[in-house]
Amino acid sequence: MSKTYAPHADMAANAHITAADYEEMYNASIADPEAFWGEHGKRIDWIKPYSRVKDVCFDYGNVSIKWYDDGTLNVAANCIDRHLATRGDQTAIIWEPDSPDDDALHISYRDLHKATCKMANVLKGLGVEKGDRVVIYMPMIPEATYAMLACARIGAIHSIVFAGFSPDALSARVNGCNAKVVITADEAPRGGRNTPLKTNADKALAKCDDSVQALVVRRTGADVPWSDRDHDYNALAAAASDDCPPTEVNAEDPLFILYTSGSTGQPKGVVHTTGGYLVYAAMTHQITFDYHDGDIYWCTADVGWVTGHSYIVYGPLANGATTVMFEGVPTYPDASRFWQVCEKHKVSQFYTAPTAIRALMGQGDDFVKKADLSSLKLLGTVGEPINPEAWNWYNDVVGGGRCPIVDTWWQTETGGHLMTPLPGAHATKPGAAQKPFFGIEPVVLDPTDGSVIDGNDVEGVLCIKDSWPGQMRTVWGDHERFEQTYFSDFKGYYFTGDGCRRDADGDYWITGRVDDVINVSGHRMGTAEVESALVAHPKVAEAAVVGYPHDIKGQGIYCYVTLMSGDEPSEDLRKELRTWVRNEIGPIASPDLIQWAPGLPKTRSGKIMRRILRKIAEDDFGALGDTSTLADPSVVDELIANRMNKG
Ligand code: 6R9
Repeated sequence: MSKTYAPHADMAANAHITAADYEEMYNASIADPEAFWGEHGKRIDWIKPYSRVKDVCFDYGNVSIKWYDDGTLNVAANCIDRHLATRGDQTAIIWEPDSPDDDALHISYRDLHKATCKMANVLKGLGVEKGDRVVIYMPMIPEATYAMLACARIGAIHSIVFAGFSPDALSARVNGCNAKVVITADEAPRGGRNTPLKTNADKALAKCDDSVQALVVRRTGADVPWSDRDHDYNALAAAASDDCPPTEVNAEDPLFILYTSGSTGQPKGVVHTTGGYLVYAAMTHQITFDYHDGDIYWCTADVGWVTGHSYIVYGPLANGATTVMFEGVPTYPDASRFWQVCEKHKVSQFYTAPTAIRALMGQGDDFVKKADLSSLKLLGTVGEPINPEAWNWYNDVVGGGRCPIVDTWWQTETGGHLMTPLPGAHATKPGAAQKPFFGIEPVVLDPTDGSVIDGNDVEGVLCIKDSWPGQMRTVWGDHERFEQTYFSDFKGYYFTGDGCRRDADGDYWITGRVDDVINVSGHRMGTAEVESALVAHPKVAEAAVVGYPHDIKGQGIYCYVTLMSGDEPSEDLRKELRTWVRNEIGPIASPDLIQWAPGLPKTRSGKIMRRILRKIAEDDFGALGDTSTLADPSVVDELIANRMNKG
C-alpha cells in the first residue's frame, strides 16, 4: 500500500467538487453523457445555442467525432468580451519577463480586448480570412497570446511551433498546413540569451512558397534582416483599430492545429475544434485546479505545447481567471526563479513538469526556502510520470505539506486532463494520475489480444471507451492516419499509446509509452524523427534511437549509429552529429549518448529489434529476452561490450 494524503480540510470545505460530488457527477456523466455535457456546454457563451450534444462513432473506417455541432460561438469573445462588463479592470495576464530586473506587466481584460482586436485587424489587413492557417513562432510574450486570440476572433486556425524548433521543423509545419502568415519576433530572450527567431524564420521561409508573409513583433528591438514578405507588427498595430467584431464560427470549425510526435517520422497535425474544446478546457481548468475568483494561477509551460494552449490561455481566460505567463527558465538567474515569481505575484495554483521539479530538487532546498510561498494553495504536474521522490519533495519543500498535488495525465490529442485526482475530493497517492475526469471511461486492455482486463491490481495498455468534448477530431489533411493511429489497434476504443496499472483501490498509474515515442523533459519525441535526422547525415548509414532512464530529463536520447563504410568514428564526429540533430529538429532533440554500432540487431526480415536496444541502453542485460530470431546474434555482444557510460 502506498501512502495517501487526504484532502486538506479547508480545501475540501470550499472546493468546487467534494468526494460526494465526484461520485455522483462521475456516475451521471457515464450513465448519460448527452445530459451531462448538454448541461456543462452552458459554461461558455454561444451565439446560436446547440440542440445536439454528441455525435460520435469510434468504428475503425468510420471514425467521426462531433460535439455541439449545430451551435455557433466565438472563442475570443468567450475568453475576453464576456468578462468586460464584470471584470474589465481585473488582470487577465501577468507577464513576467526573462530577467527579474525588467518590469512585469499586468494586462487587464480591457487591455487584452484592445490588443487582440488590433492584432486581429492587422491579420485581416494581411488578407487572413476565416479558415486560413496562421503559424505562430514566438517567444513567451503577451503578443503570442494576442496572436492566438486574434486568430480565434476572425476564425483563422493557428498552429504554434515551439520557438526552440529549428528552421527545418518550422518550414515543414508551415508547408504542412499551407499557412498564409507566420507570426514571429525579432528575438526570443530566454535564460539571459537571445535566440535569433527572425533569422530562423527567414531560413524556414526560404523553403516555403513566396506568398507566405511574416509578421514580426519587436521584442528586443535588435536589427534583423528584412525582406518584401516581412511586416512590422508594432507599426501596423499602432495604426490599427482596437475594435474588431468576433466572427461567428461553428462548434466544429477548427480552432487550432498543433503538430506532435508519433511513432513514425512525420509529426502529425492534431486538429482541435472550437466548442467542445473550449468547454472541456474551461471545465477542467476550474475543477482540477479548484480555481476561484481572485486566485492567481501559474502554468509554467510554453504556448508551443498543448499545456500552454489549454492551461495558460484558453481554459483560464474562458473562466475569467488571472493567468501568469513567464518568458524565462527555472534556473535563471538562479534556481530560485520559480519561487521568487510565486512570491512576487502571490501565486495560488502552480502547475509545472516533473523534469523541472527534479532539476530544482537537485539544487537543494535553500533556493525554495528563501521565498515566501504562503500564497500557494495547490500544486500540479504534467508531462510524464512523476517519481515518488520528486513528488515528496514538491509536497514537503515547495508545498510545505499544505498543498494538494494534482498529477494530471493527458495528451495533445485529448485537449485537456483525462485523469487526475481532484484536490477537494481525493486522497492523493505519490505518482498516481489516479481518477478519471468526468465523462472519461478508461479501459485496460491486454496488449497481445486486445481483450478487456477487468478488476483491480491489473496492468495493460490504456484505452478510452467513449469520446469527450475536448478530443482531437482528425489529423490535419490525413483522416486515414488519424483512424490508423488511434482506432485500428484496439477496435472501438481510443488508443492512448500509454501503458497503465489499475491498483487494488481502482486507482490508475501511467507506466509510460508503449510505442516508439519517448518523453524527454516532458517533451514528446518520436524516436523515428531523431533516426531520420541522423541518417540524413552523409556519414551515417543507419541509426536506431531509444530512450533510457535519465535522472533529470526522465528519459534521455540514446542513439546507435552505424557509419558508412570508410567513415571512422571519432569524438569530433560525435559532436558533429549532435549539432546536426539540433539543427534538423531543435535543441530538445539533442542526443545524450551516441554509440557507434558496427551492426544493429535485426530480425531475418530486417526489422530492428528495438526491444533489445532499449534493454542495452537501460543497462538491463539480464532481460534481453529471446535473441534467437536475430539474423546475427553476435552483434548484441558487441553492443553490450561497447555500451556508453551514462556518467
Ligand atoms: C499534456 C502532455 C502526452 C504523453 C502521454 C504520457 C505523458 C503526460 C502525464 C504523463 C504520466 C502524467 N504524460 N502527463 N505520464 N503522468 N501526469 O504532456 O501532452 O506532449 O502530447 O504528451 O505524456 O505518456 O501520452 P503531450
